Amino acid sequence: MCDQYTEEQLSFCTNLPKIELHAHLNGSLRDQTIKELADMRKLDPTLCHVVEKGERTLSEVFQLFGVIHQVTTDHAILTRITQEVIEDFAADNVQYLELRTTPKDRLEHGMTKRSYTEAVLQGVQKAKAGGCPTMVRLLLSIDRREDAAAAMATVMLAAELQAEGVVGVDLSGNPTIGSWDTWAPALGHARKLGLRLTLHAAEVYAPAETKQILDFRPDRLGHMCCLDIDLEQQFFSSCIPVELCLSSNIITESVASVSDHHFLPFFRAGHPVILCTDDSGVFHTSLSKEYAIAAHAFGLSQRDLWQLSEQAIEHAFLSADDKHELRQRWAEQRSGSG
Ligand code: 6MZ
Repeated sequence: MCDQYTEEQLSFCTNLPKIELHAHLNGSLRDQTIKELADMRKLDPTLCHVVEKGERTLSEVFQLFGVIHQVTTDHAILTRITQEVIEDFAADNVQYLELRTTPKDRLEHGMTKRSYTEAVLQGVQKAKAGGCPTMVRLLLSIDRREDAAAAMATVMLAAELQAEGVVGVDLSGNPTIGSWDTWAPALGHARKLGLRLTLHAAEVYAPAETKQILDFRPDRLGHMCCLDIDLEQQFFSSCIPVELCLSSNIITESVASVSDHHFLPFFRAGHPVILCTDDSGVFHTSLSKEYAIAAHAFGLSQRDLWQLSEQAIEHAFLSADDKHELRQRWAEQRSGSG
């Protein structure tokens, strides 16, 4: 639907080193893996139609997550999918990946939020041990369906696992569910514990909540599709970097078409923007494709694309030393690219 770009644009964007800051683990699975796991688990075939479907509305996307979550309940499977997802991003020349996932308590499967997260961290280690060059850090997500206690448990877990590569906390999930007051105390506590925060906001029109989120001043925002004039003004003056996911917003109909996407007004206003995939598996995309779609739709030059990918380093939840290393990688690759 929005795969409009030339082969030359895609090839340039594939060769470009990139930073991915908004990728949900269970949304980034290969179709083939979902099908294989669904077969293995003998998933009700009537649920499989959601997996087969190409274009999906926002509510169908959340149905699909329900199906995916039914097949990723095992620790070994979580380790496997994490490794696969990292390898897929590496193959797309993503050099830094900030992967996010929602720790889940599933006592019937012998799984706690901690054991879930440890299985994911093991996948990160396995990818590294297998020679994968992508630098990876983890964000733990709070699902909007969760209550205040579950949100706080995720924050405490994230704080305990900082030395293992957890750098922050995300708020995500079905944007039509839940209320800000439920998660605000946990998110405030996360900040006090030194965790970085990125929050989904305005994926649907919810002006009161969007204002609460902007007033909270997270380190980064995700989406920001549906803003009125006052919110847009507050957002621009906040200078909070925003993760933008073109295919996701268009497929889920948060935005009508690429040409209507808010990337362009944000970019023109000089607001810090980061192109991301959201759910590369669910939306059948890659970060290179997202860059190519932007190049084509908004007339971005190769210089703009280099700048976009390099500036994303500044917004990563990384130490000054790690950012320095990435900047050096970019400088070497840019000089090598002629
Ligand atoms: C909001 C989203 C999302 O955490 O199980 N998620 N939340 N908006 C979106 N836009 C399409 N895409 C994914 O990955 C899947 C979970 O990520 C969140 C949802 O909570 C979904 O259940 P994990 O790895």
